[in-house]
Parts: sequence; C-alpha cells; structure tokens
Amino acid sequence: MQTSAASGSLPAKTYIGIGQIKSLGAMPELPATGGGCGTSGGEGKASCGTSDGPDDMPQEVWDKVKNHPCYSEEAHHHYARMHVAVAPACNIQCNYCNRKYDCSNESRPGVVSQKLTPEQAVKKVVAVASEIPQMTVLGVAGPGDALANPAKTFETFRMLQEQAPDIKLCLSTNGLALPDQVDEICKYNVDHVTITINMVDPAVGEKIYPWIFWNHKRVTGYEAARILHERQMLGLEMLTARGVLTKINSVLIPGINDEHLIEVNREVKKRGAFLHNIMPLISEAEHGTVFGLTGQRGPTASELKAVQDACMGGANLMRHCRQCRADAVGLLGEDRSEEFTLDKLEQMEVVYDLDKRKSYQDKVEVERQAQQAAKHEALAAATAIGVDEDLKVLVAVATKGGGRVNEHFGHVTEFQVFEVSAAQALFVGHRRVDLYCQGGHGDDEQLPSVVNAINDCHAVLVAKIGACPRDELLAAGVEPVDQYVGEFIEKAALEWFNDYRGRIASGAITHQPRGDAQIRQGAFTGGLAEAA
Ligand code: CLF
Ligand code: SF4
Repeated sequence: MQTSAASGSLPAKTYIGIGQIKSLGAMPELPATGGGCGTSGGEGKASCGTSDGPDDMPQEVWDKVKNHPCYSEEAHHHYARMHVAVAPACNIQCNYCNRKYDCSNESRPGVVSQKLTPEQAVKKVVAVASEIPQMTVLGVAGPGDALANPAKTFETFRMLQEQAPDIKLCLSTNGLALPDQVDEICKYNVDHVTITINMVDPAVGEKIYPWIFWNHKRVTGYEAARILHERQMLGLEMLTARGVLTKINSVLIPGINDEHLIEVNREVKKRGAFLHNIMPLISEAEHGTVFGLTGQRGPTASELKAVQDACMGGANLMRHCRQCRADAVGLLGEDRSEEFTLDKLEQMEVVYDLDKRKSYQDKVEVERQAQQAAKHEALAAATAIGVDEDLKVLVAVATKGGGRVNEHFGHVTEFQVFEVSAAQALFVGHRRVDLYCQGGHGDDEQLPSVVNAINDCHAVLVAKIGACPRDELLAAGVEPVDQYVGEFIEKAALEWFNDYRGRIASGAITHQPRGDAQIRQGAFTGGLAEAA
C-alpha cells in the first residue's frame, strides 16, 4: 500500500529548539563515584539495556534488575510491580501537581489512590503476591513523597521483609529529604530508588517549583530551587556510593526544561544514575495544577522522542514508564488495583507460597529465553535487500503481555511502539487510547483519537481487527497487520519490516514519512481493560 503523512490535529504552538536538539557527543571524563556495586550509568543505550543479560553489567547489578519491570524494559513484558499508598504528605510544591491527587512525579495527574496504614499495606502486598506470582517489586510512590513520610514508608518495608522476603523494595522521592534517609534506605535493603530531577539549574527550577518546606519554614523562588537541586545531587551521590540503583525521573515541560534535560542527563550520569526516565508533562485545566490552569502544554510524541534520542550517549534511557498511580497493581500498562481494595482483601484467603512463586517465575524465564532467541533469529534473517539501510520506522503493537502480538485492536487501552530498522526492533514508548470496542460494538467516535495516537507509525500489529478501523487506518496511512498473531513482538516487527522493505525495493510502494502523534492527556483510571 502507499503510505502518506497525515498530520492530525496537533498543537500549532511549538517551542524553539525541541525539534532541533542534537544528540550528545562524547561524554566528558567522569569523576570517580563511590564504591558500591558498580551502578555507573550505562553507555548511552536507547533503553535500559538489561535484556542481554549479565554480559553487559556486573552479575550483582543484573540480579537486581532482571525481574524489575521498571529497570529492565524486557522484564516489563513479564513481571509486575505494585505500589502501596502509605505516604500522603509532601515537602515541596511542583507546578504540575495538585495535592488533591497522587504525586505526579510517578503517576498520572488527576488520579486518587486509596491511602493505607503500613499494616494494611503489608496485608495487601502479601495478598497480591499470592494471587500474582509474577509480582516481584513493591514500590512506595506516594500519594505524596515517600521520604516526607519516613516512619510509614520504612515501617511498611520492615514488616514486608519479614513476611515476603523475596519481594524487591523500591521507592520514589523528590529528593529533598533523601540525604537524611540514605542510612534507612540501606538498612531496609531498598535496592532501587527513583529521584525526580527536572533541572540542574535553579533558574530553570524556580519556574517548576514555587516553594519547598525546609528547616521548618517555607522557602520560595530561586533559593528553594537551589536547595532542592543541591539535596538531589547529594542524595544521588550518596546512593551511588552505597550501591543503591537509582533511576532519575524527569518531567519534560516544553519551553521550560526540554533542551535542559540533556544537561540533566549528563549530570545524573556523572553521579552514577543507572537509568533516566524522561516523561511527558500531562497538563489539563481540570487537574487544577498551576501548569494546567496557565495553559502550559505537554510535549507531542515526536517532541518527547526527540529529547530522548538526544540523550542517547548519556545515562541509559527508560522509555517504557506508564506513569502509574500510587496504588497501581499488575504489569506496567495494566491496573488491577480494583481487585485488591480493602473490603475485597477482607474476603480473601491468603496463602503465601514461596515455592509456587518461584516455580511460576521459572516458567516466565523459559518464555523470556524463547523471546530472546526469536528476536536474534529474526535479526539474523534481516538481510540487506538493496534499499535504504538507514531506514527506520515506528510500528504500533497491540499486546496484552508476554511480549507477544496477542490483543484485538478494539480491546487496546495502550499500544506499545517499536522503532524498527534492519539492525533492531527497539521499544520507544507507548500510547494510551480509549477503548474502541464497547460492549461488543466498535465506537466509531473513538476512532479518530485512536488513529491520532499512532499517527507517527507506519503499521499496527494486531491479533484481529474489524473492517471499519482497518479502512480508517489505511486512509490515514497506517497499515493494519494481522498475520503475526501470537508471535513475539520483536520477531513480528522485524519480519513485517523486511516485507515492507521488500515492497519498497520491488516498487510496489513508496516510503513516505509519517506525521506526529498525540500523547493522551486525560487521567488514566484502572479497570478499563477489565471492562472490555
Ligand atoms: Fe514503582 Fe517507580 Fe519502583 Fe517502578 S513505578 S516506585 S520504579 S516499582 Fe515504573 Fe510506574 Fe514509571 Fe514509576 S512505570 S511510574 S517508573
Ligand atoms: Fe506533588 Fe509529588 Fe511534587 Fe509533591 S513531589 S508536589 S506530591 S508531584
């Protein structure tokens, strides 16, 4: 088929620089960071780069990341995380946050979680771990700041270690209180800490943070941003020195910190950050945030990708973040929190069976090896066929997990997006959409927004698709592909790409660049997938 560039209805306003960002060049010489377990930032891999196993990192680091769905892109197809909302207070104010809702540093704005005591939280984790054996990580990510509530956060970790010692512990913080809590973090074997760092220049920071609460008083303006910045850098250095793996979250705010995030990437890599997760600002007036009310927009899909691509060469990038809620449960991209509300927990019979969990996870590892083997086989088959070897295209994929093409177009609440070339099929993001299929019928009013979400893709791989969305996609220039049902995603994407190149070479089609795509702005609430 002929492809065409449809532009869609995207924001007319653009900001200087975001589309003109150049990739990082050679990194400056890095000062030695502390000892620890060798958690130095990676060498500019496009994503976390953990999928190839212990060859590209020390064994002890691999052991920490191999089944953490946020620290390993490849693991996120198979392993789940959960959050418990035990930390309601916060010690700073971000302009993209309304404290009626969850912390926007690790969740989508506009979402409210069910707050728990540490006792309730531990009961919930044990119940979830019994039901979902691939749940390997517990995170405390709000609804405020995990370290502005140290007693509740660490009491949860202490009790959980006694009852479910195989579960990895993780927390997320804005960093203000971090240096004071590093000893506690190590005492409770918290192996993974996320710090949200949106700037390394207080002049940028004062546009993002109106105030912090510091030494028993409110500090505002440049001084607030300066203190926060210094505490974040110190905390990161201290964690690196103690061998704790750190992930940096940055919210991309067009016109405020877009190009600046390249410098953030460089600075956090210098200090030993393991991963850098650049997330889009989600900004709607209905969320009641400063940015929402002043009309500050979030980035488009290509603006986000441009900044992420420009950071390649710096700290490893995470591109599979789903901006979870503070009580999220399940694989990234799904949310099973509604199955584990407090009243439902009361009815559940909980048996925490370590052997059963291990045996399930052994089966996951076999599947994971098969996925790797299929990917390598497809790459080996991707022989040159006389067309542009630098050609790269984006492909959207409908999946419900396991790393396979296994979801019906109409049941998708998020597409995974891969950049495919002759050399690789690389996960570069996801796009949330509203369900097209409602009660067995397609909702044609939803179709334009679904197509707009993947408007930068050349194809969409699905398990099944109806005639109406097929026609709409074709008209927009996106090729619907349903012949790879049940195949591993990378293998399917590479095989489709070879076929695509073959059609270009034969003159059957002409390659055309695609348009931009829209990142969904509304709050994502759990249960949509279950309602399908
Ligand atoms: Fe939670 Fe965060 Fe730990 Fe993951 S989430 S505390 S590191 S277990 Fe993951 Fe969710 Fe993105 Fe966070 S997808 S918002 S990066
Ligand atoms: Fe909101 Fe989180 Fe910022 Fe606190 S740190 S103001 S909870 S986004």
